[in-house]
Order: sequence, then structure tokens, then C-alpha cells
Amino acid sequence: MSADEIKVTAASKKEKKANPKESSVDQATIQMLAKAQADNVETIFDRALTMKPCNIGEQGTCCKTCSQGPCRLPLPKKGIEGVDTRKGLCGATPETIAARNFARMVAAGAAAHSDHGRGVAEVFLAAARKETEDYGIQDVEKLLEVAVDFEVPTTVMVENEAGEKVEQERDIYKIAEEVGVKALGEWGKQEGEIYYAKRAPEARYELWKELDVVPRGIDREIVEIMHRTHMGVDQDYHNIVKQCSRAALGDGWAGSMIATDLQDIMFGTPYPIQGEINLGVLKADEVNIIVHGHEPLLSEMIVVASQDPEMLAYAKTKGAHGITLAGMCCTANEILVRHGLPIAGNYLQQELAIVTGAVDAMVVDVQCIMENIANVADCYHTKVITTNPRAMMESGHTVHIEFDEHHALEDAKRIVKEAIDNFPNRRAEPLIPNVKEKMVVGFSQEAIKYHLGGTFRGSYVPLNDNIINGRIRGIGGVVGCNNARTCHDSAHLTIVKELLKNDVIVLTTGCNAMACGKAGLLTPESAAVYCGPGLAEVCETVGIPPVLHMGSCVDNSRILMAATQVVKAGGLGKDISDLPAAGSAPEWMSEKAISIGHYFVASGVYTIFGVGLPVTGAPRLQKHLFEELEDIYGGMWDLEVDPYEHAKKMIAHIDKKRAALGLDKKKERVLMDMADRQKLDAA
Ligand code: NFS
Ligand code: SF4
Repeated sequence: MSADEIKVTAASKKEKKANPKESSVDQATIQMLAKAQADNVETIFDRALTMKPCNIGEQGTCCKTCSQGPCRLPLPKKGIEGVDTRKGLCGATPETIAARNFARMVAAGAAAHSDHGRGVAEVFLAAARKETEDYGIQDVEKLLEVAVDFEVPTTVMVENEAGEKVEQERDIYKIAEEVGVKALGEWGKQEGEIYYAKRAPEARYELWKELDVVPRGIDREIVEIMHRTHMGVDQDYHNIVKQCSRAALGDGWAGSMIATDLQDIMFGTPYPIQGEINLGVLKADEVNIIVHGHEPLLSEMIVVASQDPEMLAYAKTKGAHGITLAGMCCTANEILVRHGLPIAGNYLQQELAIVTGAVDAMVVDVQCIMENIANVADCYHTKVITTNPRAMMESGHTVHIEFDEHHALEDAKRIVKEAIDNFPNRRAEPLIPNVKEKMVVGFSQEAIKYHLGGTFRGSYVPLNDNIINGRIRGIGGVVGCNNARTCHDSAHLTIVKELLKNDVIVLTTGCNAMACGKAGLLTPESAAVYCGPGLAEVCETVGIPPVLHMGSCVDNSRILMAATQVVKAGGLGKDISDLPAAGSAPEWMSEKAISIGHYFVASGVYTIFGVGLPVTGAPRLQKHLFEELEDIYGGMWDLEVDPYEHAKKMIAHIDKKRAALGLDKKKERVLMDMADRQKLDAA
């Protein structure tokens, strides 16, 4: 049977199986979901039908903070008339309960990103101290920039032969070591401020200081959330939300940002590169390895191992024609933006990759790995290999090969060998959907600067000019997960396309980036198809896609830095909150998304989520997050499930900011010739 022959039929309602065509807008997903059902393999799409979410949990008002509960405070059917008298046994209001739950999501999300960052900092330090041969310094320029932020000197004064004092560059590895020590110190710092807080626009940094929310240390702020949300501690939702800001800012401007920076220094800062995406990147006659999860430390080594001639020769002895390494979830983004390696799919496709019957090993580290992949793997021949001591699986069929940075390449080779050995065990002819797309990715803030800044010098000024003259109406950051409660990729694509149509340039990361890639939005050619005339003109002139793939979810820190660069380039206000920009996570599901959302809000960005937010059962908290925070931070939360309304709200916010900047008056667009430009230059 070829992929085209898979009949996609609606399963009968009685069987409680998901209708593939209603479950996703992605053809590969639809085909493989049908195959899973034909193979009698249950997936998350089916389970989403039988397991209904709890109302009270959805509203955020279930408290299980102590054993006198769970205390459940649903919104009355008729709504709240007069005074809200709902309370838990201890007297906790719906606001306290929902704020505590929300804060714990921030804590978990910030912890996930930051623990990833900590791992990177540890490996970085080992590399700087030359304790491992497998990692080194690739981007010296970025190291020197980061050194300045960490107040590490990059030069020393020495005396030359003539006895004069001269400045000399310091040894790169010495600088790296000091950067590594200071970076790692950000986790355990008890007092003072995280170094990167000062990277924000000055007005933002001053505001944070005034509000007393500059993070002291990454871990401390997370621990403090856990303490404050323990039974009987912080009982003022305003104050709980304030602590959310500290912890979330510690994620965005430290944990995640340090992860991004040190990964760039070790593995290279992303610059535009071509890639391919969707399940069609798997190859029937090759050993297919999927690296799934989040940390590039190991996958970078698997990239090397899978290209090793010895490994390729070994694969041949097993009858395979080669080795295909593809990524899934954010690991995919990490190796894609740096090496152009293919992506098999985003979060909701992880089970379906195995359903192809072509995946010889799925290598997982941490985060967004569904427990059910072990069950699906049992139905085919796929070997699931866990690699991180923090993330093991109970299933007896998984293999654990622990990754250690001191012999990383060796570990990676063992993993690749394990996959090759499994190649002959395929149970049936694989069925790989003939669906994949090309894309151009790798737009770090450095790359955007060089691409939009012209040939001779990198600068954000041309981008600002295009925003000021109205060709670009504003900037939309659209990011985040897939969610089995919504149609896979559908809201992502509707929102992004609406923004493009209205001349809003889109910055993307995470699973949204992959949705866009699969739909062909990450190609320069798509500008002519999807964009309004202004944005299309800019993209065509510069040769960039209208949706810029900036990397994984920890790389949302790149969006913060890009926004900061736009502020610093001038003409669009003094702070991130002045920019005609908005953030969105249409299909979010993970706690990390809440931490990201909150650090964007606290950085001054209007941030709107789809799906639902667990605050709707606590109206005063919701008002605080959705309205009052705007007066405090200039950014606020919002929720809109309908994708068209969602995009409209983003555009309305962008227009509000344009008006505040005086950019709403339609300017006549004058085409300037050389003489006009020279006149301007002379002025
Ligand atoms: Ni982000 Fe990346 Fe995807 Fe969501 Fe998960 S992979 S870190 S959390 S699901 S975008
Ligand atoms: Fe109930 Fe209060 Fe205990 Fe929460 S902390 S479970 S509201 S008694």
C-alpha cells in the first residue's frame, strides 16, 4: 500500500475514535491517524474524545494545596450575582486559588526552561575548562558580547617590551570559563539582580526596579512561588502575580536567554538555512532516528554520530542505505536552525511518526514527550531510548542510555548503533506519507539584523523605517504548542495568515514554527501569496519569508532581544510596551507556555492565548491579568478561542500602539530616487 492509498474515513462515533479529517489540517497527520486507527493503535486524538476536561479545573478554581481539599469552587451557572461568597475550607477565595494554580504553572514552566539552561551552562563550563573534547567554542563574537553582559573583561593591560602598557585580548577559553562561572551562578544567586536584566531597554529595566520585580536569582524566584502558594501563605492575588513576574522574568531574561546564548556560542548562532519538514522526511530504506525533546546537548552529538563514516558503513551491513536523523518538538528546532536537519513534526505528531513503522529509534530527553509513545512503539518495532536521568519511562521496552557530556560522542554513537541494530526488526513495510515542505529558517536576532539591515552593516533601522512608513503594520510573535483539545495546527495557521494579510510580520518559535513550515509559510515565495502589499514588498526586496523562524521555545528569548533591538534602533518609542507588537500562543498546552506568556506580559507585550486559560473561574484575578496589568507593565494577558477574533485583537492592539506613536495618519508613500536620498543625507 502506498501512502496515497490510505483511505481517510471517518471512524464511527460508537468506536469513539477521532475523525482524522477533523483532528488536523495537516495531510501527513490525517493520513497517519487513519493508519493508526486501521492498525488498532490508540492515540491522543482518540483519547481526547473519551476524556473530557474537568470544568472546575478548567476555570482554575480547584484547590488541592492541602489535604482538607480538594476544595472546588466552580462558577455558579447563573454567574456571580452580588458578592462572590465562594470559599475553600480555609477561606481561600477563587482568586487566591486560581492565582496559586497559575503561579505554580509559571514555576513549573520557568523550572523546565531554566533547568535546561542550567544543563547548558554546566556543559559550557566543562567545555571552557576543556574537560570534554566533544564541545568547544564556535561563535567567538557572541562569546565576547555575552562577556560584556556578564561583566567579564575581554582584554587585559600588559606591558610590552618597551615598557608601555598595551591592551591585549584575553584567551578565549579563559573568558569562556569566567562567563560560564557567572552564568551558572545566576541560578543560585540570592540577592541583587540577574545580569541580563540590564539588556532590556532602559525604560523597562527602570520600571522593573520601581516595581521591585527584577529577579534576584533564577532558582530563588521559583522556590519562592512554591513557598508562597503553600497552604496559608500568600493570600493576595496581586502579590502572587507579582511573584509570577519575578520568576517568569527569571526564565525569559535569564534561564532561557542563557540557554540560547551559550548554545549559540557552543554550536553556532543560527543564520538562514534551508530545511525540510513533515513525516515525509523519513526514508523507507534508511535507518530513521528521531531525536525528540528539548536539549540540543545530546542531539548535537547525534548529528555528528549519524554522519560518522563508521556508522554509515555499519548501517549498510544491516541492509540500510543510510541514516536519516530527524527532529521532533524543540530538539528539532535546535538542530534545524543550526544544521538544516529535517523536522519530522510537531508535538501532536510524535505518536504518528512511530505509526509510519519506519522509525528505528526515538531518542528522547526532557519535556513534551507523551508517555504513550512507549505504548505505540510496542505496536511497531520502534525502540524508545531515554537519555536523561530526570526523565525515565516505566515501560519495560524502553532502553536507557544515559548521556554524559564528558563522553557525549561515545554515548551518541551507542544510541545510533542501537537504532541501526533495530533496522532489521521492522515488522511490516513502512508507510511514510508523501508529505513534506521546504523552508528557510534560522532567523536569530543577529540574522534579522543582517538581513534587514542591508549588505554593509547590520541594523534594525530599516525594519523600523518600514514599520514607521506603514509597509509593515507591526510585529506578531506567534509561538507555542499543539493541543489535542483543538484541531491540530488549525488555529496556528489561521492566525498567522490573518496577520500576514494585514501586513503584520510574524516571528515564530516552537510548534507554531513547525505548523508554519508544514504549511509552506517559511519560504520567501509565500510572501507574494499570503501577505498584504506592504509586507510582501518588504519580504520580496529583502528575500525573506514573512514568517521568521527563530528557533525553539527557549529561543523566545530571541524575540525579547529582537524587540529590544527594535526599541534601540529608534523611532518607535522608548520601551517594548510602545512597540506595535503583540504575542500569541493559539494552541498552547504546556506550563512552559504560561511562564513564557507571563514574561512577555511583564516585558510589556500584549499576549493572547487560545484554547482557554485557567483563570475564568476567578473574575477579579482575570481582570487583574487581562486589564489591570496593562497599567502596571504596559502589557497584559488576553484569551480568545476563535482564531479570526484572536488575530483581530492582536491587530487592534498593534493599531492602538501605532496611534499612540502618531503613526496612524496615512502617510503618502513617496518613492525616493538617489538625488532625494542624498538631499536627505545632507540635511
Ligand atoms: Ni514549547 Fe517545545 Fe511544542 Fe509546546 Fe512542547 S515542543 S518547548 S512546549 S509542545 S511549543
Ligand atoms: Fe481547601 Fe484551603 Fe486546603 Fe486549598 S488550602 S484545599 S482551599 S482548605
